[in-house]
Amino acid sequence: MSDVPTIAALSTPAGRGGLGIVRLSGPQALSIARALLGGVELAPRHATLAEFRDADGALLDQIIALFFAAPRSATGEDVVELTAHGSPVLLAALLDAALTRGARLAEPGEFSRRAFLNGRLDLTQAEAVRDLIDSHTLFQARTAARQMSGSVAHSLRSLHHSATEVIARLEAGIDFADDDVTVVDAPELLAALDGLQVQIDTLLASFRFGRTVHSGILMAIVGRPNVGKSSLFNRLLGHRRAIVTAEAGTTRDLISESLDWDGIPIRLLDTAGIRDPAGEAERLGIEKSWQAIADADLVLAVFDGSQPLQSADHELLQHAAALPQALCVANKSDLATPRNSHPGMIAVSALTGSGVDELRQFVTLRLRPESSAQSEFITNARHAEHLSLARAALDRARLSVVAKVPHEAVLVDLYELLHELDAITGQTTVEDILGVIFSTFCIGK
Ligand SMILES: Nc1nc2c(ncn2[C@@H]2O[C@H](COP(=O)(O)OP(=O)(O)OP(=O)(O)O)[C@@H](O)[C@H]2O)c(=O)[nH]1
Ligand SMILES: [Mg+2]
Repeated sequence: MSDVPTIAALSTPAGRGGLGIVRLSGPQALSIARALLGGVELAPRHATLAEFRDADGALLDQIIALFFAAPRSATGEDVVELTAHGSPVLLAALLDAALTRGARLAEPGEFSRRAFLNGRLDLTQAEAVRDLIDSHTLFQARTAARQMSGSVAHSLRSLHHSATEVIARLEAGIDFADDDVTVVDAPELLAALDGLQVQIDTLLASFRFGRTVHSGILMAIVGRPNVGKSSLFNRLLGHRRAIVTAEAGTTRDLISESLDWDGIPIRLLDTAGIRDPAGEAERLGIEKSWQAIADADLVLAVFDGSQPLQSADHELLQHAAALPQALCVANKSDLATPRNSHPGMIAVSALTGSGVDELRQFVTLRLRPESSAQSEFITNARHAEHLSLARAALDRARLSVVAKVPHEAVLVDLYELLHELDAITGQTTVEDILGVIFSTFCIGK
């Protein structure tokens, strides 16, 4: 008998629904499931309608059981999925019955962990399962689905191959130094390292966009009172969420809403107009406006395009000029005349909607580099961290070559580089990093 415990969990969200699924994985999955269902036969990959009864033999539900025999299952072990009707008490009874018959409750991410340990998924694929479940936009889902099918490992492959090649040549040079084999000379070696650097840097640079896709961005609308921040906020949102009045100082607190622009999740913030505050509430609101400017990934600095700039505008403009993440917007273009045009600003009218599509395009273009359309990008901070460490190892290797240190020392750094690449997919990974990754999963995954 195997000593691997059989695990069980509710794989659908807690709460009431049409259906709910209890999943079992492990050597006893089949026998436990059959015992739960009055001994019914379960053929692999066949849906079997079965009765689930309580301890007294009273019928509780008719459920569908699906058996996947090892190793052709999600976890690589025997897996049974029991689909019942989605009543929380019923599903709790079903799970409880599985536990009573010898299963143990799965820890968060334990199904995926077993899939990884049994070679069904590499680490990046397992992480992509979590990202797919967590996705808020279809673009995020598509990105995760691509990674789930192994795209990260695929984009690392050529880098891994090049690094292995350099290592092999250095090893050969050392092993056969006494023979006639030509040792790799420094210029050739440096050129090979340059090639590795370009590949690592391209992947690392892709994380800028990848992070945006993965985590979304915070975009704050700021400016002095009455320039039309709340009107623009409502216009971008598509409904009247924030109060708009002709009075200056209408918005006092931060207002936040979620948007999906071309698949990028955006948290949009409306803020209090910045000026000398008239009272305590306004002062606190303006403090939050400044904090929003500091926190935001993108700042829309709004000005009244129908008027000459005022001193408060100039202050904000100066501040915005120092922020790479600021975009200047001249609102009320419907009232603007050539005389008070604001060069370098994106002209919009929150009132009529003119220029707003252009503003949206401008923002998405800024968030999404053109190169992202074709190439794979890194979305996971853990992967980016390992790539940075690989890059650091490469830098050390280069310094050693330049300093004419023996190739053995260069090799140490190159192996380190390879080790970092392997850690991304989990090829040579250690228990503790597994713990970190899988503990962020939900139970039943
Ligand atoms: N003509 C015109 N009026 C606008 C436009 N945008 C806003 N307004 C008007 O400007 C006034 C102020 O608009 P708000 O959106 O409340 O301005 P705000 O920047 O949020 O103001 P505070 O919350 O006080 O900081 C209102 O009377 C709006 O109707 C625009 O594009 N064109
Ligand atoms: Mg406002």
